[in-house]
Amino acid sequence: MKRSNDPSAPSEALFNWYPGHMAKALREIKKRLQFVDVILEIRDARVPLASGNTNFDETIGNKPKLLVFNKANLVDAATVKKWEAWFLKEGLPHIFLNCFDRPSINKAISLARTIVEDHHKACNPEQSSHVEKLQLMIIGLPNTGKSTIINVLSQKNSTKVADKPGQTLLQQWIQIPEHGIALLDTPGVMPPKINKVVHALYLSAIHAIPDDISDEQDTAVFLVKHLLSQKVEKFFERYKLDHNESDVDQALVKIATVRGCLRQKGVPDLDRVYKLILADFRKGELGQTCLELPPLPKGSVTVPGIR
Ligand SMILES: Nc1nc2c(ncn2[C@@H]2O[C@H](COP(=O)(O)OP(=O)(O)OP(=O)(O)O)[C@@H](O)[C@H]2O)c(=O)[nH]1
Ligand SMILES: [Mg+2]
Repeated sequence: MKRSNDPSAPSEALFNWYPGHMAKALREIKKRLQFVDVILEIRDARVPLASGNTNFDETIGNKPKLLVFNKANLVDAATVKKWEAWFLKEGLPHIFLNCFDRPSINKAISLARTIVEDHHKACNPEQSSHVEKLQLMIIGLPNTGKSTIINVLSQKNSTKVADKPGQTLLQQWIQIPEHGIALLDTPGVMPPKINKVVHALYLSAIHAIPDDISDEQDTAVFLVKHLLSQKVEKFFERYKLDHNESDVDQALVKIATVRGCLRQKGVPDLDRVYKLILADFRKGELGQTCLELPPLPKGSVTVPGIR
C-alpha cells in the first residue's frame, strides 16, 4: 500500500485489487436488474460511507434500494444512533443490524417490501401496490455479510460464507417461499478507485481487501491508534494495557508480551502481533467501535482532537 503521512491525502493507486470476477459481477448485476424489485446494498456498520461503491449507484440507476448496515453489533449503540440520524436527514432508506439477529433481518425485508410498494404506488396510483413475491438482489463490497444474510433468512447453508473477501464468485438465486421472497446473492465488488489512504485502511481492517494485497502492519497500527485514542475499554482489558497508554509502539510491545508473541530472548514478534490484532478486531474481541464518524454539517467548525 502506498504510504502517506496525511491519511486523508488523495492517492492515485493505493493498491491494485479488482479481480476479473468483479468486473463480470457488475455486468451481471446490470443484466439481472430487470428481474428484481429492490436492491439491498449491504455495507459494514463500522465504515458506513467508505463501504459504499459509486459503481453501484451508476449500475442500478433508480431501482428502489435499502441500505443495510450489517455487523452493527460491532459498533457502540451511541454511534449507531448518530449514524441513523445522519442517514435519516439525508433521506436514505436504511437499517443498522446484526444479521445473526433474525427479527432485525425480518424487519429489513418488510422495510424493503414497503419501499417497493411505495414505489409502485407512486408510479401507478390506480393499481394495487401489493407484491406477491418479492425479488431482492443483495449487493455490496466483499466480506460485508451478503451470503450470511441469505443463510440466516433461509435457515440453511444455501451459500458459502467465510471471513475472507471473494467467497462468492457467481450469482445465485435462493428461494424462500415461506417469506414470499427470492434473494439473488452476488459476488462482492470493490469500489473503482480508493482516493484516500484512510479509506484503504478502513477496508483492510474490515477485511474487504485481502491481507496479502494490503499491508498488515499499516492496518494493525492504524487500528491500535484508533482503539487507544477512542479508549475502547475491551481493547485495554484484552491486552492488559495501562489505561494511560497512548503510545502505539509501547502498546504493541506490551501486546506481544501479554499474548506470548515473542522470538528468542524475549524479542517481540511484531508480525505475529499484527496478525493477532487483525484477527481479534474482526472477531469483535477488541470491543465495539466505529472507524468512521458521520460528516459534520456543512460550515461547522471542527476542533482538533475532538473528532
Ligand atoms: N459480527 C458479525 N459478523 C458477521 C455478520 N454478518 C456476517 N458476518 C461475518 O462476516 C464474514 C463474511 O460473511 P460473508 O457472508 O461470507 O460475506 P460476503 O459479503 O458474502 O462476502 P463475499 O462473498 O466475499 O463478497 C463471515 O465470517 C460472517 O460470519 C454480523 O452481522 N455480525
Ligand atoms: Mg458471499
